[in-house]
Amino acid sequence: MSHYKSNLRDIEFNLFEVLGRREILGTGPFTEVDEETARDMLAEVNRLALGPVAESFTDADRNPPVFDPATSSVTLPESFKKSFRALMDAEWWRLSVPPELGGSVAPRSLQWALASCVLGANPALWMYYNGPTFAAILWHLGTPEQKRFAELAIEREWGATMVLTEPDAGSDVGAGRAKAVRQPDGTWHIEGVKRFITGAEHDMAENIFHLVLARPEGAAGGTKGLSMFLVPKYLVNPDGSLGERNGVKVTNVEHKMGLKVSTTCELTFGGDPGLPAVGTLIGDVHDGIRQMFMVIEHARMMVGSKAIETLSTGYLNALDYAKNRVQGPDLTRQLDKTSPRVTIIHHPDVRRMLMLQKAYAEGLRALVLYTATQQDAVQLATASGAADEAAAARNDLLLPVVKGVGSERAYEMLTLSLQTLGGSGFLQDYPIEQYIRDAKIDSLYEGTTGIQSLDFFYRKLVRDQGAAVRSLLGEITSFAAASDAATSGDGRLKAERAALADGVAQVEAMLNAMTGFVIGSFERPEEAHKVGQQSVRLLIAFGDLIIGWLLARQAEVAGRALDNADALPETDRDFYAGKLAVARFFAATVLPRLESDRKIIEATTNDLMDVPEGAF
Ligand code: ST9
Ligand code: FAD
Repeated sequence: MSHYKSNLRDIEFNLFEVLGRREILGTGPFTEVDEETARDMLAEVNRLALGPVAESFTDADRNPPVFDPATSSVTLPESFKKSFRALMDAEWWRLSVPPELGGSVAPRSLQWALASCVLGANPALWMYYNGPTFAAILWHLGTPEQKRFAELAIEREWGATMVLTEPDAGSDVGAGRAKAVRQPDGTWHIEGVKRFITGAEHDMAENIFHLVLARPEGAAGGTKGLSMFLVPKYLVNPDGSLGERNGVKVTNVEHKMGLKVSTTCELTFGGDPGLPAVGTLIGDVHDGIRQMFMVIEHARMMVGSKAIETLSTGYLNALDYAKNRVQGPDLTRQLDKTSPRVTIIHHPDVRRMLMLQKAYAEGLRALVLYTATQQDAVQLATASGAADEAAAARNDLLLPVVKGVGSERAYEMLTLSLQTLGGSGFLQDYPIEQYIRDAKIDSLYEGTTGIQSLDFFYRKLVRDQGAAVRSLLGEITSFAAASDAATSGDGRLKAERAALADGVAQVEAMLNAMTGFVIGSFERPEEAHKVGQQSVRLLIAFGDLIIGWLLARQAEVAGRALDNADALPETDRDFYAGKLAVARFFAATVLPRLESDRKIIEATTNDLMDVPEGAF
């Protein structure tokens, strides 16, 4: 049986009942994908995920890749290669490449919904699955020769990597020292050592191309002095055949806590005398960090989705266990030693854990798909030759929430999934311990949570003077102010709307306090330390508000459906009742905490910064 428990019903509910995707499917640039086709695609990817994709999840963890330093090669477990082949052969990757490269167009919301199934079933597979997406970006940015390379990469299913990190340049990418030296023939020789590079070596593709940030000799310091280079493992001859081995080699593969089958490599450029690492400048322009962020934006969305879908399967495994494990009497009959034993889902504390997991699993899924609808809007506008700047700004605002809040909450909630199983959760007989190990990386790579919070506050809020956040908070306020009577029921969501209105007020006050620190920092630079102390708190609090809103929107739709409950099958009645219950639970038990966050932020001092290091 598959470890992976998917939730197709919830995905479809989001897409078709809440987010109105029916309106855009089958029309405009998406004529080839109508609702029926979209549902068929989801069913098919779900089947693939539950079957061949999930099949190697455990085996590949227990039998991680083997690195041979003598040949700089890596052998992956056979089970994993089989899953990878099944995934590649299904050719869903065509959705992430343009028609000119043999791809087909579908809304991003559908693409991320499909991706989530794979990410939940076997997240490491996705780390080897980026060749076509990266090739599409290369094709978009590249010179005619690089466009040809990208076409070959897609045709021949080459692997790809993104290469930023160095031993002394992690969060601080601009500290990178890898050097690029221009050659008389117009190519570049890259020199230096990169570390922690995902998928830089494996035996599942005949070639691997690296998108590398390096600093041309004489270029400025910091991120703006970096350029992006295409550096393939094997050079490619003009006729498209593979040429000589390039001078870029994996010199170590890390041993990790989780996600073990995803190789994390030290990558040395030009380490062998006489064998340079030859690269070409992408697009023949020095614009590396901006170009790399086109990759990073996909990757941050992917990482958040990976964490969130792992939480979802963790929750559903825990739920299954809780419905079957019998232990202890009902609390109301605890003094009666003869009272019947009950399944643990009857215990209030187990219910608390389950409902909190459900809230974050479904609330965060809603966040991913809602964010993806902003990407749909950008796609639609682009197809009509226009720009949807508001949707692009909202997408930008939400990306650090998807990545930062998604990864932090998923990890935290997965510990509750494990807790639900008691001691059994700690065993390798169940998948949850692996989920936790595999998901921990999500708050670290693609920018740690600290970095996401600074991105969120300084880049996504301060920089546009709060325009994107104000418009989103305005929508939440309108939702909170609407009466249920106008939509369905009679005040069914009254308390939840009130909790949201209060939540908006709390977040606005947090933003005011934080903005005050920024303004203060113009005169007293140390005020910026107050921002840094509270930026993660703000990000997480903002995430909770958005989750509360999205869950309440879902509850509104569910409430309307339940107005005709008699006409519904029992599974639907339960599904919709669950939506009302989870929105209520979240509004009653999580949203009130925003008030304490607000008080803590408003009361920030710099005492923490005055503590001498020795006192820690
Ligand atoms: C890594 C890989 O960790 C992990 C796994 C990889 C697996 C493979 C990937 C999978 C791909 C998935 C594809 C899925 C496809 C499916 C499709 C389905 C639909 N937004 O603030 P400044 C730019 S890799 C946009 O001054 P500093 C911008 O150009 C390693 N652009 O920065 C800006 O210029 P300007 C990941 C942004 O102080 C310029 O940078 N490592 C953004 O110089 C400078 O900005 C990290 O992520 C943004 N949010 O440097 C590093 N931010 O301002 C984390 C910046 O003029 N560290 N730019 O526009 C950071 O992000 C730092 O904040 C820093 C700071 C390096 C940017
Ligand atoms: P550091 O930057 O040293 O951070 C340490 C701590 O300090 C963190 O808590 C961080 O939040 C905090 N911190 C650092 N700077 C600041 C600041 N300015 N303000 C507040 N807090 C700060 N990189 C690639 O280029 N390509 C890959 O494919 C890739 N894959 C990876 C796979 C794995 C398994 C791992 C572990 C890493 C991978 N990375 C990759 C690197 C990854 O992106 C970095 O590890 C990450 O960006 C953090 O850098 P660091 O590890 O050097 O931590």
